[in-house]
Amino acid sequence: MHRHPLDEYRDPTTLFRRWEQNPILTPEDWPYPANAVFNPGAALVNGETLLLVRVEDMRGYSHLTVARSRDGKGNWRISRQPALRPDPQYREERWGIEDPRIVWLEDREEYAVTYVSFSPGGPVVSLATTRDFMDFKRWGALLPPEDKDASLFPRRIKDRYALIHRPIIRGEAHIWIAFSYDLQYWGDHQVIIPVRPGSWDCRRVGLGPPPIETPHGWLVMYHGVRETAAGNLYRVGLALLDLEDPRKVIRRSEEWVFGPRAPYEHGGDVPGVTFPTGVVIDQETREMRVYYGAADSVVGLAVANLDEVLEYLSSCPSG
Ligand code: BMA
Repeated sequence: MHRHPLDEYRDPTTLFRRWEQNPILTPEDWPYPANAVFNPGAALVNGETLLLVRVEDMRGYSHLTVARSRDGKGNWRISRQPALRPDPQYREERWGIEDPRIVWLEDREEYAVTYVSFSPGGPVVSLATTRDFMDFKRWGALLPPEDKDASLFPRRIKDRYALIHRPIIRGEAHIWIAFSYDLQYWGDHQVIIPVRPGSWDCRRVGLGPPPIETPHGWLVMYHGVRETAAGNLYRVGLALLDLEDPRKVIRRSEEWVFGPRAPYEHGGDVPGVTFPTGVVIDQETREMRVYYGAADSVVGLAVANLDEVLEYLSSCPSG
């Protein structure tokens, strides 16, 4: 097993620092009644940070609402109306839409939002594209249920779009990848990040925010789940995928780098959950801002330095 020499050991849970004013968004901030606001997608739009926040109403159904901030940390302006809500035309959305991930698709010059549609048929990965987060084109369900935690890569890789997703098959929940020429039809499926028996990520794994392109590879954050006597614990790990063949895992952290500690991560509808879904990188300062759902109730922000994260990952074992 890979071991760090003790004198070089860096506690990986110091890489991501909780923002002092966490939680940054709560149901009390909302301009209309909401039970929970969590698991937001994130994007830079006109120089501002835009969060597409999952809002759960008092029926237990979710929709997506925009919140904007100049610095991505404070002074959030929350829209009075949802941006994307379940559409009766799309039967797979009957019980709501959840957990968006956003990428700017370079070649199409628009944002792609992958989200979970929920209905009696089970959760499915759906796609919508938009330029302004007001008008959306829906592409419908991309893959059959049960499937969640999906994001596109921001660019084609060797002519094909690539999608990371997390189907549940025979009760097993591993991270998969698929490829497509047109965003609609997907193939070449395979597992890239499996659960690790015995480890903190033994029960389920799922993609966090969209993959981040770096010179060393695609940086991927993922959540890992372990069942405990007190319920599930959702923590966060890192992996690095090959730039031109993201089926290849170059590095994977043995340890988690972030997990429930703060009171708002342990007290809420689902205690013990840190669930990152959005990331924004400031290329100048190398600041990496990660937006996460805490206890399925509020939104938290964790800040890291991208180069430190990559340096840590380079010391991790190969996939
Ligand atoms: C997952 C999803 C997320 C949720 C998480 C923790 O399966 O349903 O929406 O945040 O569980 O409860």
